[in-house]
Amino acid sequence: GRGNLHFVTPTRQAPRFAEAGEEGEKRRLRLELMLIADVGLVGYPNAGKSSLLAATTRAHPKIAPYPFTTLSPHLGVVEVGEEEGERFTLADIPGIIEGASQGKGLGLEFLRHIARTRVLLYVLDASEEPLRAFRTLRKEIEAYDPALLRRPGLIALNKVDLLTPKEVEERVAELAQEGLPVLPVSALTGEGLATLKEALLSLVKATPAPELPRPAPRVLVEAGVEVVPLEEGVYEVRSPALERYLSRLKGDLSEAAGYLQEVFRRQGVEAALKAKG
Ligand SMILES: Nc1nc2c(ncn2[C@@H]2O[C@H](COP(=O)(O)OP(=O)(O)OP(=O)(O)O)[C@@H](O)[C@H]2O)c(=O)[nH]1
Ligand SMILES: [Mg+2]
Repeated sequence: GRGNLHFVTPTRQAPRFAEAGEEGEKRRLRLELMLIADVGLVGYPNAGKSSLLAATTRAHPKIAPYPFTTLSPHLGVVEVGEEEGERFTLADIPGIIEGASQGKGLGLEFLRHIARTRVLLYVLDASEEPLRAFRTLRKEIEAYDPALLRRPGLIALNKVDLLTPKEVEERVAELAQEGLPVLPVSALTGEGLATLKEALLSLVKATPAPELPRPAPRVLVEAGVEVVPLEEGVYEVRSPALERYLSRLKGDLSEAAGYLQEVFRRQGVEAALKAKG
């Protein structure tokens, strides 16, 4: 509330009234963590998502030759270009398996972390039926939120160091039919990573941040001023907003009369009284 100094006028040098603070509000909030990144990595467990994060950023995620190594999301910053480079953020999340939308594996709950990412990077293990993996991933993601399928994306065909160049070519060709650009990479040898970073950067730059439903602000209904005739020449003025304000005024209110007259006028009390005759 405003102290008495606020109510000083030339004729009222030491006001003996002031405002008290407003009633506080109490509420219970349930907060949900949602990482905000430019690119989200999605793929089967063990496809090499964390390896890609480690190979392209300074993050040090846990990497291991078994599924479900990553249990919670991680973020890293990818820098593209040597000096004065541009950058984007990359979010690594746990792997998705067939049936994840029915709760198999770690489920799909962590997909909410990529709800805000501009671009999805599908990471496929080139040595493990990548086309089948890709279709399963899309099916599971669709079950979580079909809008995620329309998010711009790229396919990183990872672990190409395990294949012959001819095999790589064949797999890239069959995956390209799915409608997304396919980039052969190896998180292990670093092959294709520079191209991948460039491609992701231009996709991030070309894509506006996805719209998310925002919680609607509570509509403030300012109750007006109601004038109720009580008897001849006597009226009761009802106004929740004004009553709330008056309850905050402390001190010698007889001295506040002039000030209050102005408040009443501005709140429309005078006009409402006049309207009632
Ligand atoms: N040969 C080869 N192995 C790789 C490559 N990338 C990752 N790996 C190996 O694949 C295994 C899994 O890698 P991670 O990065 O932990 O895989 P992930 O997708 O994060 O797995 P989850 O966290 O379980 O979902 C590790 O043993 C890596 O060393 C690659 O390009 N080539
Ligand atoms: Mg991982």
